[in-house]
Amino acid sequence: MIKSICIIRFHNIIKQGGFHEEVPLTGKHFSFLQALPSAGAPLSQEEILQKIENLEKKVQELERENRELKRLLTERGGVVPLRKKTEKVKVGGRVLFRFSQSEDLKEGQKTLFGDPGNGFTVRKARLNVKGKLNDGFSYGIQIRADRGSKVELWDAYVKYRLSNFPVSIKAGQFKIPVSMSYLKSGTELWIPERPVAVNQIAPVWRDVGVSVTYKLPFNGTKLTAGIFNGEGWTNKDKIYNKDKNYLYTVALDTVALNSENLFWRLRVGGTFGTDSESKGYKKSYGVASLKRHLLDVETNLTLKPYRLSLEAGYLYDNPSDAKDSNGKDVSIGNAKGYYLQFNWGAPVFSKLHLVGRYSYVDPNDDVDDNRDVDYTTLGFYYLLDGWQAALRSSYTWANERHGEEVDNDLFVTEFQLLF
Ligand SMILES: [Ca+2]
Ligand SMILES: [Ca+2]
Repeated sequence: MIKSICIIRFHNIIKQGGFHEEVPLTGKHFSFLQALPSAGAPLSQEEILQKIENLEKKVQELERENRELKRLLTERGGVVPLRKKTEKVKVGGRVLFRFSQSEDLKEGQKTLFGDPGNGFTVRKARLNVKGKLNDGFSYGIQIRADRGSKVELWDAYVKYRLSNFPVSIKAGQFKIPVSMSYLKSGTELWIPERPVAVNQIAPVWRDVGVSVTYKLPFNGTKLTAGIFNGEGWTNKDKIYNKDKNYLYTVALDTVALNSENLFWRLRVGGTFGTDSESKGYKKSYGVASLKRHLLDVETNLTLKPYRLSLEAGYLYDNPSDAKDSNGKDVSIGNAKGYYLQFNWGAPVFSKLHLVGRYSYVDPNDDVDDNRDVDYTTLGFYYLLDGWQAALRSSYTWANERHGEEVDNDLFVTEFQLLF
């Protein structure tokens, strides 16, 4: 700075003298200039003056910045704000409007996809707030009133990402981190609902607990372990861990391949410990709680040049200690199921995707009944404005493999709007 000021004064002296380039510089001037960083090879007077001119401009720029900084500090009372500002508060949500037509739906019966009747339904009505704070914290809150039911808390979590280690911790109420299909956002589903094998066997709901994710030093490989109440989401009397038992989860998720033409992702998950909110077992066999030994393997393979994505999953659970709501033992076999599905981007209509799926499930292999099912679905989705405004439509042939055949084939069309 001192040096810069000297240069300006020196330059001004030359200018004030009115001699500019015509007047030769004295030895004193040269000794000063030689001390400048650029002094090296002999310079002509013209070059020296050019350099001085440039330096002068730079100093003026610095002075201007200095004044601006001073002004800003004065405006804020001369105090640097103590509390760091939120980087992002994003309010969002969605509306999913659905039309269902089931083959034969008796009074009080639900469709294959759980809708309470034929006709129009507001399948999803949700609001969320998400944000990223400084120092690695982020959060999310979501409330829902799906299918016209009462408003309830659906997500409420805080996430913390360590700064010097590839680990993040999530605590609160959120999706149980096991199934690839369940973890995919509902806004990006190819077909109106997830595969029946996933819906019946995987833990597909929210629970309250903590999970830790470690990012391995290979592309896109993550290891997640979690501990949850195992009682589902905060709802009615389920606000705390009533039975004092826990549900444990572990999952490895990797992008094994991601080249110009191929993408291959694999997720292997396990669920152990006590589950008191096992949808399939509860609904079908009156099981209030059981111990899970679930293996869930799901994968996605995408052939980029053909705009073709294939997904497959296999789920196997060997539960034990099944009890009903009175604490009595319930005899139950293993649950197993799988699914295969495709998504093909139409070549001319870039917004149109044709989709299809086959899913098989046997929720209790001790019993052959009409809960042993396979569903075959064909349909399409059309992205009016990406996933923000999208249309999905599908027809499902529902086959009961044993027992009485039910007339429950289903046609669904839905429109989703994200905001
Ligand atoms: Ca069975
Ligand atoms: Ca049927």
